[in-house]
Amino acid sequence: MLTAVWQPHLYAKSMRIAREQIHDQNRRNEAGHREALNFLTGRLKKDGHDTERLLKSIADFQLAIPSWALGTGGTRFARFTGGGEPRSLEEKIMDVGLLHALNRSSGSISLHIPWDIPGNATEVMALAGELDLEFDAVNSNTFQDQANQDYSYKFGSLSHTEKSVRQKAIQHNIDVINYGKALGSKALTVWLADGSCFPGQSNFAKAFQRTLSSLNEIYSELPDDWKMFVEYKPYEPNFYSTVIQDWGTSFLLAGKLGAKAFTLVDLGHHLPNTNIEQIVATLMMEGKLGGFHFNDSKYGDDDLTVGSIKPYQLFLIFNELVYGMNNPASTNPPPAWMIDASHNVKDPLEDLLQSVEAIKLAYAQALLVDHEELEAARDNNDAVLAQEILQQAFRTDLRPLIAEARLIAGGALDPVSAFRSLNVRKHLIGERGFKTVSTGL
Ligand SMILES: [Mn+2]
Repeated sequence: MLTAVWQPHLYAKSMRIAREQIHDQNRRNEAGHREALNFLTGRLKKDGHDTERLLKSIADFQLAIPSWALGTGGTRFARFTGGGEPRSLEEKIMDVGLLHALNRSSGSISLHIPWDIPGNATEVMALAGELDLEFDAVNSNTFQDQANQDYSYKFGSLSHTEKSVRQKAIQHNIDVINYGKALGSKALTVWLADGSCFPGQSNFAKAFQRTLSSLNEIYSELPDDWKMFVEYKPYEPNFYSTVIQDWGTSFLLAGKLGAKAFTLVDLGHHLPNTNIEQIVATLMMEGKLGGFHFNDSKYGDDDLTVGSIKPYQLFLIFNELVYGMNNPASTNPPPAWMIDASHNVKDPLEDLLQSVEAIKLAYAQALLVDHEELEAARDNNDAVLAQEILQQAFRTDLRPLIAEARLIAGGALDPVSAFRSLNVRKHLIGERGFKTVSTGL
């Protein structure tokens, strides 16, 4: 595994997309876009929707891009490089800058420590600021050993049976908080690989208690305006048990830790057919939904492009999110929106453009749902009408509205086609070479 090396001014000549280039691209598609938009807005207005308000909500919705999704992901069998991958934290920031220039919705980056150690926080902040980017949650990593490590996480980290190993994992998380503080991050995401591969290997209750005690020590170092996100996952890399296996365990930990601790839902971290939208509703009811990792899956934690497999599920999740966010009785703070995907056949940047588009589409469709009408249908036990209301929203093609929000914000009408027409990947390969490996991958 490579770790990030500070390479000053490496990015000085790196590719950037100018607004004029995007305008040139947009001009080619503008007539067709106008036609589709006029048709859509006419219909929406007839149905009583405030299209200006919808456009504003869509434009305001920003997603954090994970630093680990900018290179080609591998599987446990192989990894095939796509070429021109970012070799340093600075190049990763440049890549997110390219995404944000195209879609104006990828305004932040979520770092993974120690894959992305900001050597010089001031310069890293300056580069991000130049590209209109902020730093979202920082992620700790106690699921693998580093090259110079004289202890091992083979049998766990925050839950390890040995206190000295737990202490190292605690200190790592505190170090991550400090890196995040220097960059203006406001949250720490903790995902643990801790668990067991065989029945009998671990004492469930003791492993839980050791984890809680370790998390408490990290929590006590959390600044007042920070949040801690506790991510859960039912299996992998441990295959018999994981210490934080489900939302209930995460919720239990977050409740015991305190007001700054929340559950993080990763869409891929559920057993098949789990009703994720119900989990979202319950967590929001309790004010404990802290953040979201978007991806899609067919079988397990496949980390596929958002919306590529189950777009209706994504819409139903957003329906609960929008209800939770707009419910005046809700005490849930606005959740942090992050993508957590990894892909081994697509261009990582094109894949992220597709993911952001799918998320915004599901969000916008959820905004169409009239919750008063839906509640009335529910109160009357009218399952048919409830389905009509939801599917009316889900089957409305809002793509022209998403494109219009992007256009107003200075982005591309069609980000993927602009990415291709501008030969972005070719430029990146020219700058960085073909056989590059993104740090951490
Ligand atoms: Mn995740």
